[in-house]
Amino acid sequence: MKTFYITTPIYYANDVPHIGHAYTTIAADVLARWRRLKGDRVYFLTGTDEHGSKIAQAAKAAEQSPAAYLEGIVAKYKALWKRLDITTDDYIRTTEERHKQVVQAIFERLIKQGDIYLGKYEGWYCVPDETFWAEGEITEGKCPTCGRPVERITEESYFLRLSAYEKRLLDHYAQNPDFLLPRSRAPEIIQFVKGGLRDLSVSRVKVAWGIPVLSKPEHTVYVWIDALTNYITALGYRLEMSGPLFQEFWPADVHLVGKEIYRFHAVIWPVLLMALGLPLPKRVFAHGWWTVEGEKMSKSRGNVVDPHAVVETYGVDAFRYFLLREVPFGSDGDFSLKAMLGRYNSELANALGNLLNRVLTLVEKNFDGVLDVSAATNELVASSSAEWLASYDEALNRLAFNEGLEKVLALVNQANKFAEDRAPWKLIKDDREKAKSVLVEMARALKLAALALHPVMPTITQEMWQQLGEPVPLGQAAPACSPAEPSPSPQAKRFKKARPFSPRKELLDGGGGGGRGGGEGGGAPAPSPRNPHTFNRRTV
Ligand code: ME8
Repeated sequence: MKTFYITTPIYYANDVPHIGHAYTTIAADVLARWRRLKGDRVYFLTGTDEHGSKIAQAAKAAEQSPAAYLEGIVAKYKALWKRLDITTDDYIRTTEERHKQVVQAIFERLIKQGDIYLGKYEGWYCVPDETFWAEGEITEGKCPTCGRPVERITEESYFLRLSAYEKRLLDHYAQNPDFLLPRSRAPEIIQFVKGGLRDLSVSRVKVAWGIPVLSKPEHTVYVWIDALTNYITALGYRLEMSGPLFQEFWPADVHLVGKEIYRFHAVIWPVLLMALGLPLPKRVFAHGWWTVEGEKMSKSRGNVVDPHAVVETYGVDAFRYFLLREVPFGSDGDFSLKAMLGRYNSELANALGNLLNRVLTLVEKNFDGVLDVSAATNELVASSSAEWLASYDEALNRLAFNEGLEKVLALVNQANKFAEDRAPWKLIKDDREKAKSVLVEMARALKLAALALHPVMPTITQEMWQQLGEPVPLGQAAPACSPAEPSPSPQAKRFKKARPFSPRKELLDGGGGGGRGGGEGGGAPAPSPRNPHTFNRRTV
């Protein structure tokens, strides 16, 4: 059985999560769910980064101890992941013993073997970002990332001997073209390494809220060694004898990160692993950043988008869909409710909802809700289901979520066009068999769409699946959903009445205009506003 280990960054627990954090975690969840559907053994990790001066400062500002403050933030992260239907297998906190002890042991080992040595750090330090900057990197005493003033610092520090690993890193990049993804971002890393690596300061004497270095406890481990090692400590890595999860799942298949922490994952992390004699992750993928209505998201601008608020209006599934559909994974994107509303109405309510509603209503009205789907002619989707799903799978393997979703949308649009051309609601009067075969094709397209969309929109696709007469829950039909063996069993299916998806009906009721022609009739009750899983057309 194939294994698949996927991680998100561990997020700083100095503030509540926003849509940026939701984005990475949803993307990881989609891949994890897709692999599970295919029958792979999956391990999906997220967590929080809980040391450093930023956290201590935030706790102080909240007039709480760091431990109490962290409890509150972690509870918020966990509640959001629950709300967003995130299916992680573990949640690592860097303040946990299972992490701290291993970080300490790793640090000692690296001191012993000479990869970490004691020196003097002198330079600029941005306290809020916990980042050291070289002379040439700052302008007018300001941090190049956040623009806030930097402080001059001179102190004893341990250093990680990055400089000794330049050649090995470059060789690894050259021999493993999938390590740095998307490929368009690889040159910036390669150039950076070719430019010469400086050894990295990896301990602080000024930051008390951190993991003490065992052999020199006045030093605490500087944030990146602490943070990056979470990917192995969570699996039970030990210097002497690692646990079974580590044996099974390391190396990671993909670390998902935002572009601003790519370098740490593409340079420091591989060096640490090389120093420990461990295999490197297969892929490190840096996605782009979301702005909000053209502006960088920040507390000071007051434009931080709370995922709970979006979900309240649009539902979890639509939110997940939008984030992955709107921009290619890897590019930057701009979040606006207007853009979300546009996708929601045109792609979910009109395209997908309309297709489902048409099939369910016509089958109910003309065939007493039962359709024999064994007689598919493949007129609508020429390729076999397996071929179609294999090409969707290929897009997801490249993390090209938007390409995969475009493919599904193209299928749905094609099916709606097919329905309009063949007009089964008219055909039914003269040629029942022909009308039926049109409906079978439409139902087949819907089933493919439900399968493909399931990792992205777990709830609505499950409902679609059941409405299309499939009794076994999508998730449990796992091996049958692999691209090799995808077809739902070809028997007569008892379809359910068109209920949750009724965008057209609501449009007519609401008199909002924009409805599509067709004349296939409605009959579905008005959707309940309390059901967040319906894609009823909305206005702001
Ligand atoms: O960097 N657009 O934590 P962090 C897209 N603790 N993604 C965004 C985003 C945005 N506007 N804002 C945040 C840290 N993210 C470290 C990581 S890992 C060993 C340590 C996402 O709380 C994106 O994944 O600042 C980004 O890399 C991460 O949140 C940064 O989270």
